[in-house]
Amino acid sequence: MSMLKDKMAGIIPGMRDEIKNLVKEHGDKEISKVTLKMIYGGMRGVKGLVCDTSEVPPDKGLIIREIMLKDLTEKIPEEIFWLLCTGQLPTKAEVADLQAELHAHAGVPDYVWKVLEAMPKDSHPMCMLDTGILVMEGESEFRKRYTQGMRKEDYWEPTLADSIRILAILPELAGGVYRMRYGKGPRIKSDTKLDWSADYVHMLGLPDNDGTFAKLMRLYLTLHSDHEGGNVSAHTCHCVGSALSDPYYAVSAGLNGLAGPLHGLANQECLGWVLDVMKKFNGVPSEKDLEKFAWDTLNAGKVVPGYGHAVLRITDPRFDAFLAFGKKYCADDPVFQTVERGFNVVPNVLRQVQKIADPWPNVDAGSGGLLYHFGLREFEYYTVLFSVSRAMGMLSQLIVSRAWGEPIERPKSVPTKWLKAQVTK
Ligand code: HAX
Repeated sequence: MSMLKDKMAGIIPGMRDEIKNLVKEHGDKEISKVTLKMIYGGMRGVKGLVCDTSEVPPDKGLIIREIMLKDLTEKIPEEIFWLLCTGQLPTKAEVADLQAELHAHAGVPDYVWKVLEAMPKDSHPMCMLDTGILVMEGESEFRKRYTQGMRKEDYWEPTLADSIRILAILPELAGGVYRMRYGKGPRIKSDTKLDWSADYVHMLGLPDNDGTFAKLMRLYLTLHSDHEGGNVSAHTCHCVGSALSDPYYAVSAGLNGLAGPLHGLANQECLGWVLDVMKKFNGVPSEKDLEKFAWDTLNAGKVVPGYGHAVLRITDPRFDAFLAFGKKYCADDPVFQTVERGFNVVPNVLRQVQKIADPWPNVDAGSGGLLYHFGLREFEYYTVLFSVSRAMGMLSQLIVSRAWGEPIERPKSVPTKWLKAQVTK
């Protein structure tokens, strides 16, 4: 048995009892109010989901298992995945065991590459990644065991097994998508001496003489790992998983949501916005130029990508971490300087638009400029990097949900007519 499985097997009975007793004792207590505005406003603020892997208080930003993000920025993704699943940071031996398990389950099957090769050459890399995961569904341990008649208490075990397999193939799949989609030459074989993030960087095949790009990617993969349960990708994955569709179906579905421009795709749009402003003003714009460009964007009825958030009401601590990285490693880069200048200007512009609840930069405002600096210039690929990381959050949430026996998700919907009658009676 792997150390992670062993650890979870020790934790799960206590977790189940805690939830069972909580519901038994307080099951009828009210914890959230729902207004008409909330219903028509994308359910913003409705507390209707459980997520134990992470939380996002509006005034603090991401907290993973009670640890503030700023205290996790030096960790490697394997440590984060362990933390998400168990609530504890792993020991060195536990990290090594997880890494050995990931390497043991690596290897993208040939048929996946054949399917991707058969797709139109200009397919979006997110569509290629999602397809790659989905076509591997036939491997699902969960589906196999479910078909054989597995007990509900055991659901989490094959969910964990599928999660390890998905995480194990993701760097190779995502690296292969990059090389195939952008004509970068043959796929690069995994190097089993490297950790998960470094191996991904190795399989992308970009030059990285001093290892700074690898450092950026480690940070990137750590920062994007999870963001509580209500965002589109996590919620979609969770909802699909609650029907006991296996993790291949659920993660692929979640990633399809991440591919939306208001969600994960914002990172590709963001860099486009920064480069557009630089093009218009022939280099790093002045603060005045930037301010005008932001107003022009708004007046054209468009959003300023990389700013605003459905939950946060402060500068996203993930943006802070990228900004600190840029200041340390590429302070003289004009794209980075434009991003930095945007931070000084854009919030003041957005603050003047009454309807905008959060004028501050989110995670996507800072990452693109850094990736661009290190030679990863295919914007459309940026959401794939996000996906490789976010798979950790989605999968850990699935494992935890199956562990405590969460039922199928089924909120009640009502027609407008019914709501009208309800509020006017
Ligand atoms: N630029 C212009 N208008 C904005 C805005 C921005 N950056 N942020 C919000 N608004 C607008 C909304 O479009 C909305 O307008 P309408 O009522 O006319 O539709 C209004 O302000 C109220 O929105 P809100 O309550 O402040 O924000 P929402 O919770 O509805 O939306 C979004 C949150 C992140 C989708 C939004 O801020 C946005 O579109 N930002 C730009 C895109 C972006 O950066 N997305 C990435 C978010 C991080 C993420 O999930 N990454 O995966």
